Amino acid sequence: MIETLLPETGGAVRIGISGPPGAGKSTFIERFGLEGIALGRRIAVLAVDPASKRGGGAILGDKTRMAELARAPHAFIRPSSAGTSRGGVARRTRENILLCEAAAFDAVLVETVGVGQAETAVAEIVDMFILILPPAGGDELQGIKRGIVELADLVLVNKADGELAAVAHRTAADYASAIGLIRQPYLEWQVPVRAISALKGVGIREVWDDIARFRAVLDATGAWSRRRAEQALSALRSEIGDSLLDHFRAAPAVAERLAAIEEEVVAGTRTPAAAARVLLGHFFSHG
Ligand SMILES: Nc1nc2c(ncn2[C@@H]2O[C@H](COP(=O)(O)OP(=O)(O)OP(=O)(O)O)[C@@H](O)[C@H]2O)c(=O)[nH]1
Ligand SMILES: [Mg+2]
Repeated sequence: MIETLLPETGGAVRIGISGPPGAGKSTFIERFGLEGIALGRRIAVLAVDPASKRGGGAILGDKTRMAELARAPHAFIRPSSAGTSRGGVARRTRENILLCEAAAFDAVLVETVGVGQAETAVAEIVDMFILILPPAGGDELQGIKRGIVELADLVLVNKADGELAAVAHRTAADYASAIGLIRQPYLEWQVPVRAISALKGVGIREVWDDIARFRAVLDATGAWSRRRAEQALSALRSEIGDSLLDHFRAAPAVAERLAAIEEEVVAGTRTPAAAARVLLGHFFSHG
């Protein structure tokens, strides 16, 4: 089905939204989505749950947190369950993005809970990766993995309202100076750091402006389509790798020996390299 729809895909801006649990990702997406709809856009939201055992409960939870957006006729919200593997997140979500594009959504937002490898996988399938952080003191800042900050095309420090306003603005200033010291994804794009309030709707419109600016700047140098081309190539490579591994594990000649050989490797009686050679030998001679 996706092959058939392929000519209809590619039209949306694909936005990854990540950040630690409770940072306000869902609250932000609701505001941001409604603002986008007010600007005349159609919004799709894919909530990626890497642990994915939550199943239907997760989306029920998210739909209540995005109650207004969930009811909007121009919005579509659904979970993109990921299975257990890192490949699973990227593979299914990539296909779901294409389906949303074929359904003529202008923006596809991919929310992922900010722990572990899911962000890296999501950053590899979107045009723009937005990191949402809670207000935090200097020590807590260290807790955010530097690798994830390096992936960000835009950093939002949320909850800049009420008692948290001052610390949110300070956190944003800290990040703005810290981000100058790390590798930036693009020479042509200085990663903005903004304090926002998803709850009060402050600074949300500016994010739409940032996205438009980001796209214009990257389009001008060809970096926008280059990013998509590189992503397509690396998706092809991981599809090949994943499919080969699936075939390998499913082959009877491998399946019947795998557990025993893994035990030997764990026990240290066989090296991983030798074990892999043995299994591959069986795969190629019987598979
Ligand atoms: N004060 C304040 N609270 C906020 C803001 N945005 C979100 N919150 C609160 O923070 C809590 C978590 O918000 P969510 O939007 O569910 O956060 P999340 O990042 O989606 O959380 P997970 O999906 O569980 O990782 C809720 O109680 C929100 O009401 C904000 O701008 N200001
Ligand atoms: Mg959420």
